[in-house]
Amino acid sequence: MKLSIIIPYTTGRYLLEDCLDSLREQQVDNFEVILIQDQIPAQLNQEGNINWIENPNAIIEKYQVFFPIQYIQNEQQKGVAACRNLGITLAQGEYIYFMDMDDYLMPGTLAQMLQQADCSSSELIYGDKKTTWYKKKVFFEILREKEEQKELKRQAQQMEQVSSGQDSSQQAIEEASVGDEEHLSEEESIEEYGRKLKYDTSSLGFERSEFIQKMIVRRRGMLGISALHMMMKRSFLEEYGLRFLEDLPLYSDVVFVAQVAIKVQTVSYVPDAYYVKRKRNNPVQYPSLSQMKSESKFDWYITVYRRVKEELKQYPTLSRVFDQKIINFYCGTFATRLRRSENDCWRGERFQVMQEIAKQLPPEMIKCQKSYKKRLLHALRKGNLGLSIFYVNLHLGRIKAKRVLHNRKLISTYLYFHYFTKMSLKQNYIMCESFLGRNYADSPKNIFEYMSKQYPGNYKFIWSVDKKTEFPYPCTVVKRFGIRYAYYLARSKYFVFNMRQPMWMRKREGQVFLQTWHGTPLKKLVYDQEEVLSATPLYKQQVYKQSRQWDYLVSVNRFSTEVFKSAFLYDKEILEYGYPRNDLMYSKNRKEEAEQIKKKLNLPMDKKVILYAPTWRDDEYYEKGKYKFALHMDIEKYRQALGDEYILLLRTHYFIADQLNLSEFAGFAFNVSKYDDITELYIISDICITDYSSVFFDFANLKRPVLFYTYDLEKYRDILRGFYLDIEKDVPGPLLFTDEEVIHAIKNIEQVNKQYAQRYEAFYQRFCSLDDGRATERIVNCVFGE
Ligand code: C2G
Repeated sequence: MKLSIIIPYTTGRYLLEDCLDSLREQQVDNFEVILIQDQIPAQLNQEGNINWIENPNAIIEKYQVFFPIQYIQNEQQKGVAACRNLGITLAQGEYIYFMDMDDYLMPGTLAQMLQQADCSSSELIYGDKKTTWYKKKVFFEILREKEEQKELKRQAQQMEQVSSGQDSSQQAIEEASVGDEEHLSEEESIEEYGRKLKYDTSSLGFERSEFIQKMIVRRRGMLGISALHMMMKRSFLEEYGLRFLEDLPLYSDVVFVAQVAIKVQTVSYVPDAYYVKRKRNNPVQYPSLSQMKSESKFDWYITVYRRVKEELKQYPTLSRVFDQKIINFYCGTFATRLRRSENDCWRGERFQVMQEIAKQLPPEMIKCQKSYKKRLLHALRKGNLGLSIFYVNLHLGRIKAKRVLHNRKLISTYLYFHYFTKMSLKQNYIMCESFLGRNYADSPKNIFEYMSKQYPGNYKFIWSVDKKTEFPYPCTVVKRFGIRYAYYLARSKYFVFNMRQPMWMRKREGQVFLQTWHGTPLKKLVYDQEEVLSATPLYKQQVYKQSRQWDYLVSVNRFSTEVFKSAFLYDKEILEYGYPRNDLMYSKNRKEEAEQIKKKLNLPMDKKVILYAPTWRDDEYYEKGKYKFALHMDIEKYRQALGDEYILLLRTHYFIADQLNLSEFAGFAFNVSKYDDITELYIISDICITDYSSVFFDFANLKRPVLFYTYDLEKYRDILRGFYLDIEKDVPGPLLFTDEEVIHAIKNIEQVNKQYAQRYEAFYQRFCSLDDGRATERIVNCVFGE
């Protein structure tokens, strides 16, 4: 047996599958997998958020066909280190390789490393690492797209060079010399590092020093040091009795890697062998070890530092690297806790522990730190807690002041925490917000208008809207995240929001949060989403925190109610009463109102209306909340084919930052993206085209035709989001993939109606039957007792 791959495993079957699958794809044989399932840490078991008992047998059976898997289950929780140590004793392979069960390998990785093992017979072979938030399929797709773009760019550059007459052999020389320089500069940087900290690095051979540089020096703190992605000879580990420290739940790799670094004689680096480290986007249900919260982390850090220093007594150069890490830890993490912790341990005992460590640090090492760290270390060595806190306050104060100057939002949060939340609650204040302050629309609008009309003067309404808006009833308007926003967020008793509240809001005793949400979900939401490809990978954790503050959640049908429970891990009251925002569609005056809206928008009265309202793409953004939009419609074709009978309204999602320029289609295509309320657009539209947006659930209340322009269905469904419904069978209209198909369906809309009549009716019964024009009234009665 050439290789034993040791994988400790606790929970998260879906992660393990990717890991084993990547081993299958390596197309090498002669390796075994030793899978050791540990018990779940007690504190996580108590959280009770998920069913922790997992049986990976089905996955093991699936992959056992491709390579042998030894599966061991620990009866008690022993920790990663113990699992790995057990793996070493059970291993049969000439080489040993560790993996975490949530990670995977790039294709070809093992083959290259094994080839290197055959050629060099080195004691240790290691490669490079990539980090991602995503599962294999998604990550590989992202890489493929990037490569494609790079290739296109390269080709474009080449064309440019050819046209400007640059010689390709000249270019090859330039490329080669760039490569050399990179290599040299890496070597230099080790020396440089040594010079900077006044260490002698000359004793290290190049290969070992490169290994140390990559696997220890450049890794972040202690946590970044890891035994992953090193193929080590089993005889080498046995010769020196190298094992992981079993008494440390975290950081157990540090001493191991340091020991390897000082004992190893022959090292080979394989630059194209990539280990993919998958960060976990769901620390609430599936936290990684490092994401777990524990007060003891500090003690473990100190323990591992002391142990590693002990191991490295004879190796001052390497030992200093860890001194630098402890300095960074003290100044970056520990010291900031000193000032806000009410826990005496931090101020007293642990400060003393740090003082003892600081006293052992060589003075020349302190001298070469930057001034803030230097001052802080001097105060620590003197044991002066007050002075230490003073320096930290000064330092953080400066940073904060700089930030506040660049970001006015911080003034609001400062006032929110220090002043506004200390004032009393205003019992009749109701704060409303739709689509993060971008629109005056959706269910909060209906609730506001209904209550203002029915109970004039009983409540004071505060609307958070970022653009100039005309309101039909009196209200106070605030800018989202402004000072007045923070003031009302602290003092209002009620909140009627259709999306998430700010992360920094701390709900006060007595405040009541009504979350109306903004659509029946077709696309998977939060905890039902395996991947989060949008701009905030820790979205799941954020939504968990935010949704704990909601007292009521509105649902428009039984289907949404069930989804919300799993998607938000929501266990409070769900008001399955229909959507206030849909009341307008049941209004007796709908026809007259539609005419008014058409006039307001200056639309021709004699043409039928097509509304095209697509959603956003999670992976196409400029920054958080600002998404890109590429129009996949050749509008000229639509104008030519349909222009006599129809006009086209284009409406992008509220997340979209790109502005559509439709000026060349004046009279036919109208950009209504800025129009506040989409429900008003529904009632003037004869046909709705969408893709995966929830708009069709609402539009179906009108029983008018819906077409689905799903040109990127596979990517959206299989990579970006995943759906709750079978889009091919459940939606009330045809899936169309080209402009021609869409145009054809519109021209033959009567036929489409007939074809989909039965499906439409079933859909209506399932998703729209609660809406009857009185949802607002039901919700107001329930929440406000009116
Ligand atoms: N919307 C809009 N214009 C669009 C798309 C959407 O005005 N072009 C509005 C509609 O009210 C829609 C809501 O925004 O119902 C939500 O939009 P979705 O496209 O469904 O996407 P998202 O904001 O991600 O919400 O449960 C629903 C999900 O949360 C999806």
